[in-house]
Amino acid sequence: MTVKRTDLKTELRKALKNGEIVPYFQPLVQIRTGVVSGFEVLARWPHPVRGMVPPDEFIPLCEQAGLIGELTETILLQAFAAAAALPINIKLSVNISPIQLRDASLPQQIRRAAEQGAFPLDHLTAEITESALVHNLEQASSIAAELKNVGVKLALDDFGTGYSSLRNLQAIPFDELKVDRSFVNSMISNRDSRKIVAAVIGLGQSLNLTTVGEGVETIEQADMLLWLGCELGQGWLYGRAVSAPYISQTLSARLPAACDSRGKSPTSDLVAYLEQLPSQRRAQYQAIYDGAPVGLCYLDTEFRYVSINQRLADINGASVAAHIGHRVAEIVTPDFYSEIEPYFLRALKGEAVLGVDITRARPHEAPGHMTILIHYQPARDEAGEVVGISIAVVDITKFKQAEEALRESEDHYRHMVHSNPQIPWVMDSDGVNTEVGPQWGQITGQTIEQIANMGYLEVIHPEDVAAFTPTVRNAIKTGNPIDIEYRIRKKEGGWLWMRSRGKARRGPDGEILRWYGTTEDADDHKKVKHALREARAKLRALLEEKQHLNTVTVDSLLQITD
Ligand code: G
Ligand code: G
Ligand code: MN
Repeated sequence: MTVKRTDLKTELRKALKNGEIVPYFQPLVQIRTGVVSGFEVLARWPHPVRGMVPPDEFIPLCEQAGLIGELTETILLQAFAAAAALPINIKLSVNISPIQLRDASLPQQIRRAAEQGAFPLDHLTAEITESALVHNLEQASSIAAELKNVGVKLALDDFGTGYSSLRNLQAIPFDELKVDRSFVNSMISNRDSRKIVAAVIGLGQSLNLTTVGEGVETIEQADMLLWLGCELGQGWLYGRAVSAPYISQTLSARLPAACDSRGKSPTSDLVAYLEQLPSQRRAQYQAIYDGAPVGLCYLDTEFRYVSINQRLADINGASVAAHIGHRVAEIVTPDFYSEIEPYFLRALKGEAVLGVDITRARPHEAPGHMTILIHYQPARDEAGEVVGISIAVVDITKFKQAEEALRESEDHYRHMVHSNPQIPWVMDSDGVNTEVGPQWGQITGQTIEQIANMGYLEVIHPEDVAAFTPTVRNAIKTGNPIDIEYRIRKKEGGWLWMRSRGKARRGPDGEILRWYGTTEDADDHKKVKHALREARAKLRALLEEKQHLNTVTVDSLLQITD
């Protein structure tokens, strides 16, 4: 084994000198669009006898033999030459071994190689693994700062494994954070991995770093990374590392874009919303949130305000800051809280409860009540688990008051009509009564159901029905006004003379829409008329009999007294 290693070391030295160790190129891709953003340069040793020697075998050997600087140099020079042969500028990332970060001449070496290969240093990223930073963070950070000075960007490689320390992120001005592939690999099936990836991406975003998901093998992983706000992906989904002649092929290939997977994977419907970078989206959402004429808030599963907009803070009568981190029960009155808590519980179980209207006292003993319309929606994480409640609140006090006023005015109108001795009625163009004032029922004892469908005919005097029906039918045909007198049976017995008058209401083309009219008690009038007629008949008889006047003379006399 030792002999073998020694042999290998000797061979390695030779191979390095002869340029047998070559760079391979694996694309880094914009997850959203599938556009290649650069390549990671990975050393490969195609051995004439042993076949392809993997880097985890020969890189430790290079480190032990003090050859790692040479390795980086030969890899970079070949990579720069490959880049120069392309028609477009590409970005390259190169791995730097931990021990190289103890070598103060590293920035100088890299600059020399770039000069020699005519490669712009601002297109180069140095990938540093965290273990490089453990032993001497101070020295590593000064070398890193120097690299940064010459324009090289810095990436923290394999983040989450090894000796992760947030201190590293603070000590070194990183531009990029690469989420280790072990998390990406298991994030679909493992909730903890998913949470770690989410947290790391969130961390990267808050530090303004570009986040890269490593080891992306499936479109589901790409979708989820995008949903979590990760910008770049690297892995077999997009392509394995290829040798220099194949770079242009990778560049012209159509790589998977998470947006194209819409409808094909479980999380893809979420991707429909992701047309912009997370930072842009956040700014837009914030503007909408603050400007909405609706109270909005987000509660965690303990019903604490995680976020609230100004409008809802106003409705609750406290500042935004006074809400954050506090439970709803601490902010609103106990009465109100007991009304809304059941909806929180339902939302936590995954139910969306929409359009609940609740009348509550105004905050701070302000006079009067307010009516609010509330929507409760469960908020879910990328795996569909309920992690909070989103609430929207609309103040509908004014609408409620308007509704109340309308009801009051309708009431007022109804009273006015119903206390009138005239009975209003409405009849459709076929002669069917659609509405009759309640006074009709009070007189006849008929219910509304009995009156409908011409049931009112039942209480009309049989002698009058004969005239009633044709009169109405004729009016419907001609549109002439209705004016008829008839008797109805009172509920306590006996007959009552009524008079009904009505007119047609016509549409724009002259067609009859409805009939509107009133019915009134005509009994006294009718009786007076009747008595008058009888009196007149008696007078006639007297005049003709006693005074021997002839009929013509009596007629003219009676007309004078009419
Ligand atoms: O390509 P995979 O290609 O199997 O790479 C294995 C490991 O070797 C990776 O962790 C990668 O960072 C490392 N590696 C690949 N090329 C280089 C290199 O040129 N220099 C250093 N220091 N590490 C490299
Ligand atoms: O420097 P770093 O450890 O990031 O090097 C990348 C390593 O990851 C290389 O060994 C490369 O071959 C490997 N790799 C790249 N893409 C994938 C992938 O999609 N799946 C797996 N399992 N390994 C990958
Ligand atoms: Mn790497």
